[in-house]
Order: sequence, then structure tokens, then C-alpha cells
Amino acid sequence: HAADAHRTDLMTVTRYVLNEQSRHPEARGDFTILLSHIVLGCKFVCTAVNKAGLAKLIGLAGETNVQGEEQKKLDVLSNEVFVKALVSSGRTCILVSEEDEEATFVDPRLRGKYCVVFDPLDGSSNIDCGVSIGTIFGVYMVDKDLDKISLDDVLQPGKNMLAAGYCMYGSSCTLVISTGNGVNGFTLDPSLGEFILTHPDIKIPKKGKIYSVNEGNAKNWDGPTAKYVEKCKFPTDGSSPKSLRYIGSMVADVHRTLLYGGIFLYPADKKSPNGKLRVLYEVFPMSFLMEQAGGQAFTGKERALDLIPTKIHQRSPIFLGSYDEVEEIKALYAAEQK
Ligand code: P6P
Repeated sequence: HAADAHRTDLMTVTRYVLNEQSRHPEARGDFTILLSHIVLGCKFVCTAVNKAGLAKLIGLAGETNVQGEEQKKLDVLSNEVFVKALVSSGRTCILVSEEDEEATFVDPRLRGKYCVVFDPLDGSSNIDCGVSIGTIFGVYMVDKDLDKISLDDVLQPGKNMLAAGYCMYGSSCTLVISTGNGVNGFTLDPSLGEFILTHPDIKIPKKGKIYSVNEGNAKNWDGPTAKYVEKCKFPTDGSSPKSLRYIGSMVADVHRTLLYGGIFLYPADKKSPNGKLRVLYEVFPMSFLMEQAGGQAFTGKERALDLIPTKIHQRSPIFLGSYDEVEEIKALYAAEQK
């Protein structure tokens, strides 16, 4: 019984990562230490998000807290926590956050060989209505003299990532992570303060009955996207129409797609030729997870993980999800090229 196993054989995310580390005999535990600091950040944000929700509702938040300090916006607070946790881990050298215009180059005395790209609180505009939001992160390694690092060392294609994941703050706190050997989901047990394995070896269904896109942008879509969505609504092969599910919070939409199958799209449109989602800390981590779970991720031009970013906040269109669904999109874009 999972419940029994939970009681006696606790597979925590820390133990899972240690097991993963044992697959790399040369590893000295740096990666494990880094991930434990990311997990710490997620635990903090989980409590802050839950408190903020309640505090805001019962007016505790107000403009200042009991110390008379200006109540920080949750995404600013979350960012500070992640930056401090990652710097203090002593395992990072460059950090890229959605919240910071410039990359953070860690103090040379505290540098480690990993770069972390992250969105500390994606979808934070949804907090007030209680919709699930989340942290998204990806990890690269820099294999050079840490005194000679530059921005180019974090502008790597997504396929170079060593790990990626998200933590979804909803009715429960769910951490979904891959270190390159499949995808596993952990749920925070608040009584233990530990993430317990609840979704071992997640595989996305090969096909899906759900498409997830903001239909409000339909008038600006390009041909292949418009054709694909049309096929979802008016299938010509006798199959039944797909259901539309769009939460408007990437972590929630991607989590549902990963577990139930289907496709998530944030296409380019005439107003935003590169779409809206950011390459380093939204597109790459979610694409990494999808491929690790047996799905695909495509930009409209290429495999998402092959894209080589030139700017840290660069955007890209993205189509990700069930293998067969993304194949259909790829065929429509290929046909347009002919
Ligand atoms: P739109 C949230 O603001 C976000 O960054 C993602 O979490 C989400 O997928 C997307 O934007 C929603 O964008 O334009 O559909 O509201």
C-alpha cells in the first residue's frame, strides 16, 4: 500500500536525489546539496503562498506587517528567498530569475559549478483568486574556471540541462522533477516538512483529448496554429472534438497535460512574434520534463531543447505535450514550409 510505504519506507525527494547521485560515482554531492537548497526554497514559498492567501483575505497583509515593514509582493519575496538559498548553497555561479533584469554573478568566494534559471512565482497574478501558481527551475553545469565565467555560460540550449522541475502551490504542494532519468512527483507532507514520492516515474499518455491555449489570441495566430486548433474543435477523421482546458497558469496547465495527456500551446501571434513564454526558465524546464516523460516540445521551427538562447529573458512560441499531438503540429508547420 502506498499509504503503508509512506508510513514506514519514506521515499523523500532528498533520498531520491541521493539515489540518483549514486548513479554518478564521480559525484561529490554538490548536485544533491544544490537540489536540497532548491527544495528549501519551494518549502518556504509554499508556506508564504498559503499564508499570503489567508492574510490577504482576512486583511492581515494590509500595507505593512507587524514590524511595520512594507509588505513585500509575494513574487519579490519568493525571488529573494531563492536567490539567497542558491547563493548560500555555495554550488552556484550564475543565477537567472524572471524577477531580475540582469543575471546574478555569485560572489567568487561562494561560487560553485552550477547555473540555475528560475521563475520564482510564475502566474502570480492568479494568487488573489486562488488559482494554483508555481516555481519553475532548470540547472546547467559550467565546466570551466569559475573566475572566467560570462553570460554565455548560461545561454546554453535546453538539452544541456542536468535537471529541471516545477513546484505547484495549489490544494497541495507538488514538486515534479527530473535529473535526466525520468520524471518523479513528490507531495509536501506538512506534518513532516518533507516532500514524499507520490507520482513515481510519470509518463505522459501518447495521445490526449485536451488542448490548452488562450483562444482569445485566435485572430492573431499563424496558419499552422489556426489549422491545428480548428482540427481540435472540428476533427475531420470522425474522432470526437478535444476539450479545451486553459487555467492561465503555466505550471497548472503543464501539470494537467503531463498527468492527463493532451497539448499545451503558447503560439506566436502577430502582436508577439516570439509568443509570451520565456525560453530559459519556462520553455526549457517544461520541455525537458515533457521529453523525459515521453512527450515532445516544439517551437514551431525546431525541437525546443535545441534552441540556443541569445538573451536571458528571450521568449519563444511553444507547443508541448503528448508525443502524437506535437507530431501533428510539426506536420502542419512542415507543410507550411513546402
Ligand atoms: P495569457 C502567467 O502570467 C503566464 O506567465 C503563464 O503562467 C501562463 O501560461 C501565461 O502567462 C498565460 O498568458 O496571455 O494566456 O494570459
